[in-house]
Amino acid sequence: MAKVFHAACPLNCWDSCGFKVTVEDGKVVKVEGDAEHPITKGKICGRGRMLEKRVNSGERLLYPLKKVAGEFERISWQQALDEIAEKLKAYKKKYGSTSVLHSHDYANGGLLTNLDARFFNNYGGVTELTGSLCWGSGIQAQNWDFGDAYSHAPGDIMNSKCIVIWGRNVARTNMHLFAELQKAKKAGATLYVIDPIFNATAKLANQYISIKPGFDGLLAAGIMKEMLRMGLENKEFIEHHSIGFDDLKRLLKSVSLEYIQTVSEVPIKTITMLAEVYAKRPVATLFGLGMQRYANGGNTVRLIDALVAISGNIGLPGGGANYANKHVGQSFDIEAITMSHRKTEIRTFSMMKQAEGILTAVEPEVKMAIVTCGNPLTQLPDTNKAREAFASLETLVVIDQYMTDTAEMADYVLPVTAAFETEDIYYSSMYHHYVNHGPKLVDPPGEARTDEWIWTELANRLGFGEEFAYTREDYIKMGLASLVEQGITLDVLREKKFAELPVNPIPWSDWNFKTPSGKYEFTSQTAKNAGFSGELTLSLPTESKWTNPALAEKYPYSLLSIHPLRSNHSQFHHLLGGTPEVKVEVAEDIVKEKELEEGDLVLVWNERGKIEGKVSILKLAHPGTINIDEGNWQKFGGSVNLLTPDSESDNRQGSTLYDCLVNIKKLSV
Ligand SMILES: Nc1nc2c(c(=O)[nH]1)N[C@H]1C(S)=C(S)[C@@H](COP(=O)(O)OP(=O)(O)OC[C@H]3O[C@@H](n4cnc5c(=O)[nH]c(N)nc54)[C@H](O)[C@@H]3O)O[C@H]1N2
Ligand SMILES: Nc1nc2c(c(=O)[nH]1)N[C@H]1C(S)=C(S)[C@@H](COP(=O)(O)OP(=O)(O)OC[C@H]3O[C@@H](n4cnc5c(=O)[nH]c(N)nc54)[C@H](O)[C@@H]3O)O[C@H]1N2
Ligand code: SF4
Ligand SMILES: [Mo]
Repeated sequence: MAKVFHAACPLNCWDSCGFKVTVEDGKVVKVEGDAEHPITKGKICGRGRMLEKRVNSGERLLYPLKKVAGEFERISWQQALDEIAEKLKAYKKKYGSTSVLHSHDYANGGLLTNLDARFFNNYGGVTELTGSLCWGSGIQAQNWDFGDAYSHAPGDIMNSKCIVIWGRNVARTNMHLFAELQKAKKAGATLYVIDPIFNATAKLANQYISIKPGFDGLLAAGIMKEMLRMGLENKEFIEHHSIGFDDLKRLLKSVSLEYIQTVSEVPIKTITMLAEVYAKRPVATLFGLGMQRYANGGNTVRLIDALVAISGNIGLPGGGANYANKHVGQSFDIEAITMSHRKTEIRTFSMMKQAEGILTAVEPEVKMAIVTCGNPLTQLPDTNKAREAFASLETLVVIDQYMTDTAEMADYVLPVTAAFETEDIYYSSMYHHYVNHGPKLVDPPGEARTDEWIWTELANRLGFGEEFAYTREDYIKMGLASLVEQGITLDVLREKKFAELPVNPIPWSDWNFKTPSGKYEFTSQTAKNAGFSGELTLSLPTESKWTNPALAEKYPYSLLSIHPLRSNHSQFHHLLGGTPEVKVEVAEDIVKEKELEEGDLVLVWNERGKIEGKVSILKLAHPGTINIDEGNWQKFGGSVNLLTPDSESDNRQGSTLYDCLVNIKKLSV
């Protein structure tokens, strides 16, 4: 008999949807939206619906595997755990615990995925990753400017006169915001989209502004320059609630609008028009993450923050510099789960530089890596370097649901539970402020186990089992401890399915900031304390004709690698059916220059690598732009990361995945 249960989407996504899941004969048969969820309102995307396939697929990993003479063999859990525990003991004894690297990303938004850190901290502390491929530059930028990264509540754009979607691919990546934008537009708001690609969100906009990838900071500087020229700035905010404005004024004086027009490829009249738009308060600015994945990414976000600040759009209903909402994650007692005070040793690599770190670390060398909730061989920049690095390890353990590109390289592969196979609570820290409950609805296939079970078994073997002598229920309660006062407990979540977290819907409305000065900081004291200049600059991407003409001569085109429509990163390519192939989206000017046609086989390359794929013509993309969606597997033609650089952004917390020049040529077939 089929029965319908509530559940939650575990995928790393802006939306964090509420689900209705139909279970029949112990199997998930359908995933739909929960109409009662206040934000996601019964609508979900294809990735969410496809979780049914993802949990039931015959390709799921069912047993622990060990590589012997280049081939995987099935082994028992007992053997796998004994051998891995022995290695962890031996490496710690011989080289210290930081000879082990914990490589991870955020593929599952469940609270209890944090138990991996509890394990590694009690083990003694390993080499950990800092920063983020995803949003690191922008988070640090807002830490410097405001003291933290907060967004307005989703419905607040109904208060906006104008909405600027600055580099967010809303229709594809954040579907519930798209519905809100449609509503706001109907109610009279004017919509602007600034993006090098004319995407589905641009179609909804009243005006689309095309820009050279990586030059948004310069555009923001131009808009500020025009606002000051026309006297449109909010003097009260600047005078009483900010510091460093004179530094910004000096910076803006040092540059001409003509230069900004030349490099950003946005006409001066559009810059002036945007200055007038920003004066029509309230203006909501909704940042995407794409434009901060450049060498100048932190500064880009800071210049746009500065524009939002001088135009008086901070702390105002309908306004805001809406990038992310760290307040959501901060509602939970993560430390109670991770026990970071337990580690006695620490070494860090940045997420971007983990391959480099593995290849160059001494005292101790990295001997072993354990990968959880991540697929670095497709998702890390510079795949060739990543391959060399992971291949150089003595022991690689990958905990996953599928035989990914990373799992293929492992010495041990451990099969883990997927969505609906274990209880957890899920929170999206990027868009809305609800936490959702996900019950256990079905048993996992084969011998797949939860990450938590694996950590517990290893902890028992390593002598700190007492820190894992808890149930999932206990851990969830630990994480919810400070929410109990607001009535948010596990029992309530089980019954009510979701809860609204106590997050300020209009952040910074009192203009008290979390910076050292308590004011908005155009020049950041936090940055200065960390050894940076702290001042805003007019920095450019690293791979551009202005910053590296010789490179641009050889590789004249900007390569973006945006998020795929039908997959969450690398999680669905093998389930899509058909013959997966690499789609190379090419702006019309390049198509003409290279005499390409739709469907032509092309080679895209630079000094880091090459990839083959089929041309798809991008109408109205910014001249000189190519895009290959990220997430594709090696066996389906390879990941675009074969081409991307592994540098750190200006504030060292983010990636430069889109700061990438390439060349392209037609291949004869
Ligand atoms: N379908 C789908 N949805 C997803 C995901 C997925 O894999 N698939 N992933 C989720 C995750 S983890 C994340 S981080 C979010 C990301 O959500 P988004 O930020 O919306 O998506 P990205 O693909 O990171 O960013 C791409 C957008 O930035 C634009 N862009 C790139 N460079 C620049 C630039 O220099 N200037 C400007 N103005 N725009 C630029 C691109 O053209 C594109 O429209 O999406 C989430 N949602
Ligand atoms: N070129 C390029 N590269 C990019 C990006 C880009 O825009 N362009 N975007 C970057 C961004 S924003 C992000 S967030 C990253 C995402 O990078 P990743 O998080 O590494 O990518 P995913 O494919 O989502 O997931 C990784 C793996 O986690 C596994 N997994 C899922 N749930 C669990 C679980 O509960 N336990 C365990 N142990 N494993 C689980 C999945 O099966 C999957 O194989 O990629 C980054 N890489
Ligand atoms: S992937 Fe995102 S939009 Fe799709 S169902 Fe999950 S949370 Fe919702
Ligand atoms: Mo991300």
